[in-house]
Amino acid sequence: MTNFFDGIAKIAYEGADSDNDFAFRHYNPDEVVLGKRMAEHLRFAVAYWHSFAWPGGDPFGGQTFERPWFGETMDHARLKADVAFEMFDILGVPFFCFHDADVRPEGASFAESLRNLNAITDHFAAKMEQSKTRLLWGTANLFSHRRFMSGAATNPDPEVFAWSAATVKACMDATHRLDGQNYVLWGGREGYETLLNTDLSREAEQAGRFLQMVVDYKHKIGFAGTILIEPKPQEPSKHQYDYDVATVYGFLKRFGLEGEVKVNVEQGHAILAGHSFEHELALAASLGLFGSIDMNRNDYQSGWDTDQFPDNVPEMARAYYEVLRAGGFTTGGTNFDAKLRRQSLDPADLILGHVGAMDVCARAFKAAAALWQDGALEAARAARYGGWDEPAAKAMLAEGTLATISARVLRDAINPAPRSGRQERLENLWNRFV
Ligand code: XLS
Ligand code: NI
Ligand code: NI
Repeated sequence: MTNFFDGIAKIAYEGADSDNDFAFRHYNPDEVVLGKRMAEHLRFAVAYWHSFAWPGGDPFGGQTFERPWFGETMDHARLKADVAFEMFDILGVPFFCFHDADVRPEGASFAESLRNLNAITDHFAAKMEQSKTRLLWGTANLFSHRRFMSGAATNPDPEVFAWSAATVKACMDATHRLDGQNYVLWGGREGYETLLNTDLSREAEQAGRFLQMVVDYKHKIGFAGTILIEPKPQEPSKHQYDYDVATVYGFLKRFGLEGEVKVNVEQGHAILAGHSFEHELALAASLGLFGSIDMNRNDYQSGWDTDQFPDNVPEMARAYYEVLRAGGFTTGGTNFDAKLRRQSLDPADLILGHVGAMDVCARAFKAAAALWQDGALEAARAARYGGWDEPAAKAMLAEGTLATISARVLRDAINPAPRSGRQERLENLWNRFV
């Protein structure tokens, strides 16, 4: 036991009337909703990087946090892991996620970094024997170190491509060893700063080939998890290739990988791309790509990825409604890819950020589940398309041509009568549940 969270007990569900800061008001992991425990619906995960590796910097100032595990030795890395697992236990979170660079010190060579990663993977494996927390996903940090400044798989230098491939292999091995449910690829530097020095066709070919290698390796080692791409339109690159769900779908189709890879949709990234979160989730589900979510919001005034804990129940309810429509999570979950504000220095802040986020999500989920169970929204949606159940409409879609349809319009004197979309009625329905 470390003493980092001294005085903070395991968080329990106390109900909506509790005035204890260190309690859940809405998240009761064992409460059964739609036939399943809440814990199994929501599948919460802590993001190792923001909670344990991020020093509290912003573009105008550096480190504000002082943590006993900040430092580049294996002892620091082990202490960090010990504190992390203590937090997982205090929160009762079923999952965590990590990048290689979050958990191990960077070595002087690739071989040394790999040894460090493998040693920490052993340490995690030992901790997981005592802990209930599992690995939601692992990933490689192919964006922080200066070697990745011009991209990883899409780098003009083949040696960076090679380094990146070797790094992803190491991270997939670690994820597999820890029985991770997914493996994520987020390409913060897979994009460009200026078209003046960029060959788009070449970079896409490199990215496609790289992803094929990832998929091949997954099958070679028998990794049963899902490969996920996390879309983001920009930041840190001026333009990122995995712009949004639709763009990722086009990329996967182009390289024939649409049956192999799904998406990890992040709320803040959806907003940066000019979409709503629910749009990205609904589209992912409709394209058969829905995988997992990163549940962190942006400040709507700042225009960048501020990675804040969610605090908006109605917004989250729209998201979880789409998750339910998609059939719920299978290997995916709700990862809090969120960090504290840089003034939130105390160990308690780390706990309370997550407690609040879990409560917001739980409350939103319960509202969405009640509406889903009620069925009125789905009935209204189905009724709106009811005309397509008519035999003539079905036949038109299946075998109609412009000529046969035109003949039918003339013969039957078809003259469609406009009908209300009933948006306000549905908004009122929605608000009865949220
Ligand atoms: C950055 C991304 C990143 C991924 C994992 O904006 O959200 O944190 O989730 O590499
Ligand atoms: Ni993310
Ligand atoms: Ni992000």
